[in-house]
Amino acid sequence: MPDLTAVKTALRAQRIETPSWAFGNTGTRFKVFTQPGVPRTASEKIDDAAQVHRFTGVAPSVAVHIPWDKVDDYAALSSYAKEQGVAIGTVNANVFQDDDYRLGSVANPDPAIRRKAVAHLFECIDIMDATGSADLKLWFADGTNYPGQDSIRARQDRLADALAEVYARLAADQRMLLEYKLFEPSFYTTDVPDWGTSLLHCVALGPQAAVVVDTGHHAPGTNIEFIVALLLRAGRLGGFDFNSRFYADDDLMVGAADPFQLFRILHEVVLAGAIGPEAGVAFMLDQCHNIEPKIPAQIRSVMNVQEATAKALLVDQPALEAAQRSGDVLGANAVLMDAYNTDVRPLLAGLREDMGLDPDPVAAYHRSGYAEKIVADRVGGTPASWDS
Ligand code: RM4
Ligand code: MN
Repeated sequence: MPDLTAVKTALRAQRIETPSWAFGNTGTRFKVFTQPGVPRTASEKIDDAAQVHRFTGVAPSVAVHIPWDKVDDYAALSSYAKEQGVAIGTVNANVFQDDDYRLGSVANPDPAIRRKAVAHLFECIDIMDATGSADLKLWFADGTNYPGQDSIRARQDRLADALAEVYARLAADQRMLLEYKLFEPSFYTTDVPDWGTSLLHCVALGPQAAVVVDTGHHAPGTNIEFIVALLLRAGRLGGFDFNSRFYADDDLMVGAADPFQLFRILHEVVLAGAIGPEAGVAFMLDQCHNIEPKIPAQIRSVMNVQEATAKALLVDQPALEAAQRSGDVLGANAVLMDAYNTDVRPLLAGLREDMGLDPDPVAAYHRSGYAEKIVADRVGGTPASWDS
């Protein structure tokens, strides 16, 4: 059995980043449902993110998405966040919501549109300079819908050129995280559809580029932990966008659809010694809470990541290795399943008490009155949403 004190120390050091867009209104292409009390500004999203950290103690940063979180003064936004007890984390670029991007952004056949997209990515680096954010996260909707629509190879060349320009603008302590997604909104080709494409670009760029694994961005049945193991081995796992999916890019709460998969992924991270922040693997949530209340959903998501991490840390590694060495197929599997089947909730409740937190973060949030307060206070204005 692993040493419980060491397990608790690792859990206490883990950092999980919340996404600002999870606090705004979101929906599907059919309907965006509005909820009362939703933030109207970037600062109000930060207020909500601060609640997630207040009750979990392990979510001290919030990712921003530009232009959804556009403000006049990013240094002031960063100071405001610090006053609320959180920091501004990853800066997410958005080159997918402008009419100009109908045929793509950085891989668009029109050089003027490519320049516009690159200018936005530079703007994101300027924001990082102002906020002190370390990571620029890039996800491109670029691709084609019909065979013959554009040259697959030419699009890769344009993408590579744009990435190189942006990479050259990074400071020594900044990283570029390149996310991939199988399909949607493009339905025939996507320019960064998979981890192999992302990794090839990152390797060509240099050591400050790394791959982001969004757990919702694969074909059904993909063995994500295998991808994670390979990227860790190559030193190119920049981080995760955690969420769950039943069908496509569903953006549901992490650990809701397949907690066993989440455990298997985190087991690979534990084996690589990469749970702690110093390892450079960013644990980010990328979720939308279309119908459920958003702040408790984020709290629950953080707890789900913690539970899967705790189970992964509980794997008896010497016993696992011994079983593997001796070819004990069932024994090795049993070691893993024993850890997975452990109820880690008491361990985490105890950890929270050690940290001076309520052992039940969701109940504590409900008792706090914050949900009622934002409904009463946030009257008027335009609720934040992913389409505004
Ligand atoms: C994309 C991708 C990005 C996220 C946007 C909102 O599908 O997952 O990470 O920023 O959605
Ligand atoms: Mn994502």
